[in-house]
Amino acid sequence: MNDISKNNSQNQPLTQHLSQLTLAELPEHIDIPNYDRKNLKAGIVHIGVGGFHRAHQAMYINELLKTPGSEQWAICGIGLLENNRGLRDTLVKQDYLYSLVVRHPNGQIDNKVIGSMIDFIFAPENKQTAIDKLAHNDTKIVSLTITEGGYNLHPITGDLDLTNPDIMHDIASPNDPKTALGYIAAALKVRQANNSPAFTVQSCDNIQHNGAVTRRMLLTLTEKQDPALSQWIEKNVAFPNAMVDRITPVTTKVDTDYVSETFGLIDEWPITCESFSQWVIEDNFSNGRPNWDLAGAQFVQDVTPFEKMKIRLLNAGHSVLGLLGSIHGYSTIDETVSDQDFANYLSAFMDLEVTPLLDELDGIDLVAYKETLIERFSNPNIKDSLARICSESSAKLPKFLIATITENLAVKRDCSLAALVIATWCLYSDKQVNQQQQALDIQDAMQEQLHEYAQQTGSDKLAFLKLSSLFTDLIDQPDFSQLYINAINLLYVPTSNIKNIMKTTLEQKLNKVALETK
Ligand code: CS2
Repeated sequence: MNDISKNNSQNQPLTQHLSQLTLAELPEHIDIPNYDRKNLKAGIVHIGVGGFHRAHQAMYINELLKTPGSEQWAICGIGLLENNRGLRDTLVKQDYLYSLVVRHPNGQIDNKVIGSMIDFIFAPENKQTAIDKLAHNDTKIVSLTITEGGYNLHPITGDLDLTNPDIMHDIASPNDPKTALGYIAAALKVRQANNSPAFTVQSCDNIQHNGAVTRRMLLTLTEKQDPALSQWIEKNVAFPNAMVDRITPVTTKVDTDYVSETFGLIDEWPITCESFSQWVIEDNFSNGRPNWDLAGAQFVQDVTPFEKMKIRLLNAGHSVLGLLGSIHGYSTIDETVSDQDFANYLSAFMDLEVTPLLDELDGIDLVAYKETLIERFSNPNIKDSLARICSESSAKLPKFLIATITENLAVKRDCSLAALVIATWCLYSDKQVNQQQQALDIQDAMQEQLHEYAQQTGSDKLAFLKLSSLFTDLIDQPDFSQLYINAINLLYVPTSNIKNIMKTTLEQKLNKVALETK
């Protein structure tokens, strides 16, 4: 598929959208849904139709639908966010079809149209329609990509954050939900009342034990709303844990232009992703499931070691490069990791501060896994922005990085490489510019609070760590706070240079390790 005959080489303005009707006009090298979409039924209702879902789960179903027998497993999307209105309009215009451009590290490109989504409900405008769809007996699985923050997990209690205004609203008004959990509870209430089988709730977010966490959050919510419903859920609903993986950058104009040129049709929201994809799922479903393994997913008894490996290496690795690279002035992951100083720092972080915490995994060679990560991050055809990686760090870092720090401290293992990353996050939140004095593009629900704490660092070096909803008791752990102060001292010199600081920190770390192993 390297040899792409451009369909729109004359650069004529395009007038036609990608749709069921125009599929036939696509150049032959494009992989289109060759199954009868009219016969499909939405056995899966998916909440949170972002780029990742469309590059991952929807792609697996698309592959599965190419062989007969899975027609009942198409997808109906649900958008809960006000900014999903535009997505709904686009998908309706395109008969829920969209293009997926898969970019390999060697430059090979696979161009696809994904046809597994057959409906989309914009919930803020159609609450009851969304609840009815979830409650419909054809819905066997409700899957979720609602981001790490969407679960409202309180980092200190480990339970549902009952002070969150939307959760408070959903407890007080169960028939008028705002959150994904609230919608699921309202739909399961209908199932319970009708004595119908429960659907499975399947999380596809980067949270360790994502199924168990979803279960705990939903049980706490329903316990407050209606204890009998909570007990029914406890007995009847399965929440499989899963590890999901595929790097999917934010769609840019470059991607849209590429699709216009190559497909010769307008697609208002194409998705570009890397060629690597992995999905490891616990085989625990309450109401049937597609044979995802036929499309490349893997069913296992216990996903714990897979998810820990992925979240603590890949996701944390992204955050390490994201924060350090942003402060330096880089803008994408591939650019950052191509700089040997950053690649060395990342490798040392993975080898010395994460690997000792990971369990042995049958059939997985950790050394090779880490090498593949560096290769994936280096893919020059995936322009994954550091702004995306650093977005919502307040929801990500507790799960990706702070958990690693806490576990290392518990066994008295040095975590100076991670400490520099947290200190860099402080500088990033405080100054909001990189070391070239250019403004950073920061997107974080807690941005104001992060800034408020970070900006006191000048007078109180530990001020940022006082944000206990993120850092729990790290401030009281001298083994950490001392490393953090050292890092702040280096970073807060007016002419400081992150690369030199990384080199110094790494050198000191390697010396410490050498002494320990003597
Ligand atoms: C990234 C993830 O959000 C992030 O910070 O690490 O989106 C990552 O790209 C995916 O989890 C890859 O599977």
